[in-house]
Amino acid sequence: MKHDLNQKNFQHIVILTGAGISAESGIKTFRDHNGLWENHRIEDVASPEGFERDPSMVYNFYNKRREQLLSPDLKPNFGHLALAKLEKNFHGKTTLVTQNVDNLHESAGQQNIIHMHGELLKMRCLTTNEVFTTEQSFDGQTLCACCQRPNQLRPHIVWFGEVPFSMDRIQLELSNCDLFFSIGTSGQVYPAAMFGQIAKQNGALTVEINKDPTENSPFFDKSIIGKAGEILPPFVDNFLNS
Ligand code: BV8
Repeated sequence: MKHDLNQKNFQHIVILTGAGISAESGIKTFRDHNGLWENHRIEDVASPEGFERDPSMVYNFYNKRREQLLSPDLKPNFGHLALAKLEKNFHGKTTLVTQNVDNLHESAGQQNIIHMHGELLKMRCLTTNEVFTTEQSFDGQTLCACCQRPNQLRPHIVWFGEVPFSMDRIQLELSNCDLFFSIGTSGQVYPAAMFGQIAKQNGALTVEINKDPTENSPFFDKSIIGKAGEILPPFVDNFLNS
């Protein structure tokens, strides 16, 4: 029965994660901020217009989040570790698409990751589009390694109004997968919010795992309510050992 969640029934899994998978590691979700950051709407801070209007506020927004990400006590949680175990032991292909800009999936050992909204530990030159990794804070005074000029660097992050990365590859994965998980995302940010329906239209079984029901819950074949760090370890073990 296709709806039996055991690995024998599936060849290609796509997993979409959102801020909820990192919540138990101590990183606030988008909704925890009620969409606000220091009294600014996040869509305003995380946008090209916001960067144009007040670059130092945007540099500060990301420098603070990068600092938090790099603090020694910030670690992947049992949810991240369970997904890495799934990828390692599943007999078929696993692709993880994350809306998150943290590196906790990598730290947990996940290999095949698409960061559709970019990465906090990367910056990009506005002139050459060259991407550099960084663990330091940076701002308009920081010279980029390619042009050696100020006011050239921006966070390598997809802002509201910008096109997410790797959309062609994601579309291909969604059309080829037979099992789709949406984990820790409110489904309020597009186009990620459409991925579950696209996978379903292409014949995949779709499963949502989230602390709270979402507007998209009725569209999933299964919706499991609970914290990712608690649900995923037994779920993955049952799936792999079935
Ligand atoms: C684009 C980087 C065109 C920044 C981010 C319709 C169609 C297309 C576009 C739009 C559309 N309507 C509106 C738009 C525009 C816009 C959009 O979606 N706006 C929203 C506000 C309505 N979208 C865009 O601009 C996107 N670009 O559309 O280009 C296009 C379209 C298609 C194809 C080509 C081109 C670009 C959006 C990217 C914005 N950048 N991130 C940064 O992080 O600083 S999005 C940002 O929001 C983060 O990535 C974050 O992940 C995301 C918020 O979503 P969630 O991850 O879901 O987080 P949230 O807090 O909302 O929810 C957390 C959930 O976890 C909750 O449900 C909670 O219950 C649950 N949870 C909490 N704890 C746990 C848990 N679950 C399990 N366990 C727990 N412990």
